[in-house]
Amino acid sequence: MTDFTFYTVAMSRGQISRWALHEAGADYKQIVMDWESRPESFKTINPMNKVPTLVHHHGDHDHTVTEAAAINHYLAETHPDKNLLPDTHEKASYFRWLFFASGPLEQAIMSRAMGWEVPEDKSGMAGFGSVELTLDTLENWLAGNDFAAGGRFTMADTYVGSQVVWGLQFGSIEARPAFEAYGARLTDRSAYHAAKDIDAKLIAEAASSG
Ligand SMILES: N[C@@H](CCC(=O)N[C@@H](CS)C(=O)NCC(=O)O)C(=O)O
Repeated sequence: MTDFTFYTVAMSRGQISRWALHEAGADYKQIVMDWESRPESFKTINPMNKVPTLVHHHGDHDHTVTEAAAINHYLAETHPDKNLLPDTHEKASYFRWLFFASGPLEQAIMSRAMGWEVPEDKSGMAGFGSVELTLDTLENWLAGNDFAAGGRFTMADTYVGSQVVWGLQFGSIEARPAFEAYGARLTDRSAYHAAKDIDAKLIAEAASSG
């Protein structure tokens, strides 16, 4: 049996965690689903019925992890030899930007995609403040730092970077030089390509059969 079972749908946020699986060199088997034919039983693993979902087969018991950011960090924790965890001095930035990307940045991108407007006098109530403020804040960091945790790639970049790369690709983040340069640094990685190739193949197969 493999160490992990990875539940995914090809064209989904599952791609974020597949990248992490490949950065970690994890021993995993995939269960590729499509939205319509997701088995009811999947809800017993993730009641949100969402992907990515990861199950860690750990000795005589299983651990389920959901939420792409949590999954990616969990993979770094379970593969410490891969040097994807932050060192003492990188920890603050690592967690800051990992949570920033899965909280404020995700909300900002989603609010833009959905056309949700935060009234100006209510921006203090919204965790992301405003789309502009969120993007300016991340841009400011990336203009002075090559990666989320500082000067080197860590697992935080698989999540922060996925948000940036997807945002640029789908136009929910405007092309700013710091975002584009960051995206280029990340998409150059062999683990990124290995993961991307698998999902691209699955997407092509689904398109040709449907
Ligand atoms: N907060 C979750 C979001 C996961 C999510 O929304 N996944 C979508 C695909 S991109 C999904 O599974 N949607 C299917 C559904 O809700 O029925 C995460 O970051 O992992």
